[in-house]
Formats: sequence, C-alpha cells, structure tokens
Amino acid sequence: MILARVTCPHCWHVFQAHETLWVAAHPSLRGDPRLGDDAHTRFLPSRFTPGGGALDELGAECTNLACPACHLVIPRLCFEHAPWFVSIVGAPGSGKSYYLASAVQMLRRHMPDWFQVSFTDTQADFNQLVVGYEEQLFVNYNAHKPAALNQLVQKTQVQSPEHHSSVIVAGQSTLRPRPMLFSVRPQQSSDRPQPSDQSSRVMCLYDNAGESFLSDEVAAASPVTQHLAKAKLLLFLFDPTLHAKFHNLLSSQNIPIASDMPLDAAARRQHLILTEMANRTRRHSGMAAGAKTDKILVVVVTKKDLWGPLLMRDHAGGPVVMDMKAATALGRQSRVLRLDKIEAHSQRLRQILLDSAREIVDAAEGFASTVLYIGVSSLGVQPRQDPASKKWVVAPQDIKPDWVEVPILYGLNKTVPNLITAGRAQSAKL
Ligand SMILES: Nc1nc2c(ncn2[C@@H]2O[C@H](COP(=O)(O)OP(=O)(O)OP(=O)(O)O)[C@@H](O)[C@H]2O)c(=O)[nH]1
Ligand SMILES: [Mg+2]
Ligand SMILES: [Zn+2]
Repeated sequence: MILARVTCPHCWHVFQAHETLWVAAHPSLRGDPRLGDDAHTRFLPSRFTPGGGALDELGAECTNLACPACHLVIPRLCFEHAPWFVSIVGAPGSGKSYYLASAVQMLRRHMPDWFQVSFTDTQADFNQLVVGYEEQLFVNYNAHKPAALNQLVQKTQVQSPEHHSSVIVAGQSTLRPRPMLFSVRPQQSSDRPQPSDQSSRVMCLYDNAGESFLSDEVAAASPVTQHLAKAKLLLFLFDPTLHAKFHNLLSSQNIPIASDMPLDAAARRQHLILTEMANRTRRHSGMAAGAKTDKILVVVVTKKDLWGPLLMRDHAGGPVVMDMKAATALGRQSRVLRLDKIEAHSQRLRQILLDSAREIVDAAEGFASTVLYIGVSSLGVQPRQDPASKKWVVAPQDIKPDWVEVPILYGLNKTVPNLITAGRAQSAKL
C-alpha cells in the first residue's frame, strides 16, 4: 500500500506520491540543481517498465526515488509505512551518540523477542553511522582490549559529511542531518494472527551535534533541528555528571566520577539547551510561546553507571518487561512493558533532580504535559582509569547497556496503536 502523503526524512517536506522524483540510472545523466554536478539527475518520469520502474531519458531502468523538495534519496519503505520521528537533544558530551548506538543495538535484540516486532535497517547505506558505532561497541574484534571512551565513539562534528547531506537552496549550500531509518513491523503471533501494516512504522532518528542546540553556535532557523516539529517522542539527554550541583552531590557522598569530560560552559547550560529545544519545537510547529506540547518528552539521565548509587535499589532498573500469561502460537512467551516500574523509577528520579537540578524539571514540565524521567547507562559498567594514559577506558566485551531501550519502547507504546503492549504488575491488564 502506498501512503497518500509521504514525509521526506531529510527535509520533512510532505508530498503526494505522484510528485516523487526518480533518480536517473544511466551513468551519463549527471547534474542536479539541488545536489550539484556530480549527482545523478532527478526527474519526473513519463515512461515506465511493465514492472512499474521508471525509465530515464536514455532508457535506463531506475530504482531510486527522491524527494521533490530536497532531491535526496528516500527509501521505498517511507512510501509504505508512516514515519515515526525521534529527536535526540542534549549538550555536547552528554552521551547522545553512545545512547543512539546502544539503544539501537538493544532494540534490535529485544523487540523481536519481547514483543514479536521486527526492528531492521530500511536500507543499509542510510544507517552506516550508527552501524559503525554499534560495531565499535558490540562486535569489536578487540572486545577484550580496554579502549578509551572518546575513541570508541567520536565526538559528533557540526558540519561533518558523515552526519549531514548538503543541499543547494536558493544558491546556498544548506545542511540536512542524515536520518537513520529503521523498519518497525509487528510479526505474526497468537495476539496478532494477521499483523496489520497500520502499526508498522519507519523510525527516523537523528544524531545531532550538541552544538546545534546552542543558540549562539547555529542560527535558530537552522534546518538541522527542524525534525523537532515532526517528532512524536523528544529525548532530552541530561548528563548529571556535567552539572555542577549534581557533581558536588556525588562528591559529598563519595561517589567517584569516572569521566574525562570537562565541566565546561556548554555543559553548565544544559537547561538552556532544553529551553532552546522547547522554543524551536514551538516555532517549527506553529505553537504559541509558552504553550505545552502534547509530544512525549523523556528526560533521559545518562551515565547511570556513575550516579546510579543515588537511586534506591527498588528504583535502580532491572527487568522492564514481564511475561504475559498467554503463550503465543509460536510457542514463545509474549512480554509486556512494565509501566508501573517505569513510572515509579521516573518519580524517584524526578525527586533527585528536584533536589539537585531543579531547573531541568521546571524547563521540562513547563514545555510538555507528559514528562518521564529515565536513568540509562549506555555502558552499563563503570569505566576504569588506565594507569599509563590516565584516560578512562572500557573493554567492549564488558558493555551491557542498562535501560537504554526503555524511553523508545515507552514512546512507541504511547503513540503507536497495537505495537508495544504494556501493563502493570498487579492488574497486568493491557
Ligand atoms: N560512564 C559513562 N560514560 C559515558 C556513557 N556514554 C557516554 N559516555 C562518555 O561521554 C562521552 C561523550 O559521549 P558522546 O555519546 O560522544 O556524547 P554526545 O552527546 O554525542 O556529544 P557531541 O557529539 O559532542 O554532541 C564519551 O566519550 C564517554 O566518555 C555512559 O553510559 N557511561
Ligand atoms: Mg555525538
Ligand atoms: Zn526532502
């Protein structure tokens, strides 16, 4: 089935299927007004093969589709399944890239097993960046060898071609963040004898550099962060180890902060980044200043391996799913997401933040009507200091991400019908 309206994951332009451009396949058809002289020409086709593929001017059969506004290639799945955008926002060094890698890795592992939902790359070349991060962290050939943290995943650069595509608009080169696109589809199970495509989504994630949210670094109108308006789920990554008062709280309780990250000016302004995110979301979605969004906002408190001792044991994490009574036709047990556990954890963490980083809670709750606080660790293990280099290191084989999948599973449960089932321990009703 083809969607009536398609959303471009590069520039968020919404268009109808018949407006779609095709990418010429003949090697001599080069040059495009948006993408430059080397790019294959984009065109509106008039000749097709019996199989439905377009023929370019020189008779070559084309396979790639492109957006009528920015001309960048859009995977076919985006024409069939509705998009589900997630925006990941946070200060430089707050752990966004690590989080992206570990969350994607955990969703790949757990969604099929727990919820009979497949989670796969839509098109390999789109996800190279995150797949590269995942390889470093989870399939590293030197998994036993401790590696410096800033080498496993490197800092995201504001203008790097790995993270952005460049498009010419009105004679000016403009950056578009590269989307990472995943197909999320219910599989057949006893609850879902005939899984419906209505619940399938193309999940679009972006790895922005922290600097893109500091208003003095990039103009507020920067198209790099316009995905905020489209997102159903906003993840604000707050790193408490970069927050002066929180930092002091940890020191006063003799909790060591195993980190090389400097407490610099950008880090001290984490709540301003959250406020900037709120303002940009309002502006891009035409909301009044001060209005609250109905998008789900999760304050993801990163690096729990460092500050976790502040949580009481009951609220520290642990299994986030429980078995649902009915066994599936496939002989597998279906699981449900434990909302009771997630909400209790959120309340406890909110209390800790109220005591030590109140401005974050105020900014979050002033912006969204649904706010959840989730502590995560992309490493799941404390780094240790290499005696020779004094750098903090971790052996990839020891990495066991902790609760990184929870914010996204929660967002899917709340916004996509019949995909991720959830329940509460006592009533366990779905
Ligand atoms: N202890 C611990 N440190 C982490 C964790 N995740 C990230 N870090 C550390 O934080 C540093 C920054 O993480 P990144 O994921 O690169 O941060 P970022 O938000 O992408 O930063 P920019 O790309 O500069 O915006 C890493 O080099 C690690 O040293 C974690 O789960 N636990
Ligand atoms: Mg980064
Ligand atoms: Zn586009």
